[in-house]
Amino acid sequence: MQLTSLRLHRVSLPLVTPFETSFARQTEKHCYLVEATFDTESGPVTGWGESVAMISPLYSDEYVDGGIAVTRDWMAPILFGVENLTAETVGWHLKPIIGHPMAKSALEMAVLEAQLRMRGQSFKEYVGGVVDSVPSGVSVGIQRSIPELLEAVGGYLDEGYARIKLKIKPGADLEPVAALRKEYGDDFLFQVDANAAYTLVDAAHLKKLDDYGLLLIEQPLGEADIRQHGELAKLMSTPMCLDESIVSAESAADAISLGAAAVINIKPGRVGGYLEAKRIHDLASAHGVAVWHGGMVETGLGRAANAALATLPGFSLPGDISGSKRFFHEDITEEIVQRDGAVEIPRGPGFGVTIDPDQLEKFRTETIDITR
Ligand code: OSB
Ligand code: MG
Repeated sequence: MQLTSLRLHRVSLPLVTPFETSFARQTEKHCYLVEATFDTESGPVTGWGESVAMISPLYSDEYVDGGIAVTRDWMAPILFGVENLTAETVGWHLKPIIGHPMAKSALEMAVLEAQLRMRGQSFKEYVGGVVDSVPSGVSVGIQRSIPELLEAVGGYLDEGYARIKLKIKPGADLEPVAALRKEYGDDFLFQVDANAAYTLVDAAHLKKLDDYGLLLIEQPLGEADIRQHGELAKLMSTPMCLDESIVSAESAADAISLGAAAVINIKPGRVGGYLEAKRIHDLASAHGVAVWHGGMVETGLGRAANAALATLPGFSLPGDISGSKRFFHEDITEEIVQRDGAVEIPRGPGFGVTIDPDQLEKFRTETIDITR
């Protein structure tokens, strides 16, 4: 395959309700999609990718404008120069560019989609997935009051979600966790995510979360604090899970060696693509470390790809793979449906979903054409 053109579509989709984490309050999903067109032996083929970079560099150092710039100015010229581009070599070709895993992942996704569509193969089949549906968990933002929190979580439990993840931050942690256990009992699957909002000084406070039977605590400390997570893990009985700190298979290996990760949240965008994500899955499985599939409020495209990757056997905990309706009234692809606590994997070649041109037009705010 020879890459002939790249078109980046910047889109902005309103969220059903604001999504608040320890670092931001999000009212819309703002991202860009990659439409990559190739010359192949069987004619022109197109593949789609999605960048999970957020509008501001508050989750990681990446952000939408930076991703578009580095793609246009640095990554596209490299890929245009490759005669036989394959999904398996995108990461290698882009390795000289330091960082920017989310921008790399979006490009690799588009190449992979085109390659799979050309072969008529689904991503699930390609990656070696073993099930047709995956358990669906929901990530619940920080709420303005305890009654609002109880109502929001009650709604998700009624909808059948298999697991609740609650965002926490200093000042909004023990009280909401206790309130949810009191209202909905000890049996529902429940975990928390701090998005790096604490330091090791908070260890004694965080240890109080051990009383609530949580599945895990996700990323309490900073991105660079792998060793410190290992220290905290020794002080708490709640299993330690890393998100932000795992930026590659190498960092996953470090985290496992340092006892910093009993569990790993796998997000392909954060680690440079679905193929690196698969390597982390394999590494974790070999070490007996549980993994689950994270989410970045993806549109139907990324949501479908995530669900397909999560069919690998090491994904032993429910992921942040909710139905499209959890975030969006309207999406740019077919709806991903959550039913009885699970999401079905779209069938069909590539990621199994199609970008609806009218919906894309409706939510697009900018188009960036990049040519050879
Ligand atoms: O930390 O997992 C996170 C969303 C944006 C950035 C970071 C995170 C999240 C979520 C949402 O928790 C997960 C989802 O897409 O359902
Ligand atoms: Mg997280």
